[in-house]
Amino acid sequence: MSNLQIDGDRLWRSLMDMAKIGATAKGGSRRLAASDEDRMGRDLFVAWCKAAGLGVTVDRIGNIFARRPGRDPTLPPVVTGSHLDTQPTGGRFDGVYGVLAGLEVIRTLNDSGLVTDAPIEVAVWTNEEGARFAPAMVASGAFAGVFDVDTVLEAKDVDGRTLGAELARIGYAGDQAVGGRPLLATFEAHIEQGPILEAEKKTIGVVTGVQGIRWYDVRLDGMEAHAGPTPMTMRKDAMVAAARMIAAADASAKRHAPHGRATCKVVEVRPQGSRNTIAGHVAMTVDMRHPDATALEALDADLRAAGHQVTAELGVAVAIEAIWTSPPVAFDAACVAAVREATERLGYTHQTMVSGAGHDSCYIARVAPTAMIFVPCEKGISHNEIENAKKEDLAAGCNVLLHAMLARANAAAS
Ligand code: HGY
Ligand code: MN
Ligand code: MN
Repeated sequence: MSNLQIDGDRLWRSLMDMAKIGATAKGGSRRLAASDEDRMGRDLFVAWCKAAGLGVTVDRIGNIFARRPGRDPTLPPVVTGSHLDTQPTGGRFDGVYGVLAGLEVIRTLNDSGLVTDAPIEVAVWTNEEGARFAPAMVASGAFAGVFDVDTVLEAKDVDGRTLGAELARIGYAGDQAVGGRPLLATFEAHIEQGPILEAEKKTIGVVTGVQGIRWYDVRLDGMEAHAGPTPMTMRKDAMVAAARMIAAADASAKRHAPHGRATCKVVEVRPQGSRNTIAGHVAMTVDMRHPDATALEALDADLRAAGHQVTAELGVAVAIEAIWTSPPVAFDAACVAAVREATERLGYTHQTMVSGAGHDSCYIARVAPTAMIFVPCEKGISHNEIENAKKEDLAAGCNVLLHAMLARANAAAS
């Protein structure tokens, strides 16, 4: 068992086959949650699982679980997996690598005839990205009991379609209850989506936790007026107010370097068009992150202080709504140790790190011992169609996943 190795070419082929679904002109992937492309990706994954002899179930929020029986059916499963949904201009590896690395673990076990004590499951978590339906990681959050399932199924996209109706439309509104069952341990393999491993020339990231994340909807209300006769001192320009808020959020994250993050995006300006009418209203999103909860509070305070200052100076009303908070996460020490031991035994270079990106494991860690495995991606670029990773790094991460899972699935035997 200790010499077992996955088939890196087969893993790469599966990744490239999945990348054909929702392929974009620039070589990326677009499979928005519960879209037709997401359905096609799910269908392909389910077909591969059934061909591998797995039992497949789907819960009410579309989470897919593909199960390989173990010697002892009374043991909870060791679970791996990630997400198949992508950003609107996403890459071929974000999320899908973790799902197909899990399938490759199964295929390798099938080839070897090895039966684990505990069952093994590969999961696909619905709507990890939060790009079409906010917030992110919502289905793994529901599995962990953080979100109410019926409330989440009512989440709407920009066209007013609900997650629940879209899951039903694509045939993934399952009948299984969401969560409420024990998992022995979980592991998620993922590209790092940042530059550290490549810069440090390390193959594996032993991930000990995830930084905290806060999402906000900010509304700025000023006064539409004529761009010509209205003196600068008499304006309530919502666009200038938004620019001040964006600069303040950026400065706050830089004051909390090196880990502070602030990203203002999805800006809607009204009235639309018309360059010679001053903006009366702006709506924008803000994403703030930090590994330390106190620092995240400070970023929050800076954003709110900037809102008060903009109102005082420009007369533009600012409403800041915190719509999502994912606190900093520390992964299970025994699972992290299993990843480190597998990595060392396999002889891969590695380093310990905290994830800058959110992942389904953030929530699953609340209900099961959990850890993550990172592999490098080219120049650390992700959430971009040019996202790329090396076949040999993806295979290395999958080998670590295999042996970390075996260590936990056969722990009863050792
Ligand atoms: O937002 C995140 O970090 C993740 O990609 N959903
Ligand atoms: Mn991801
Ligand atoms: Mn992502």
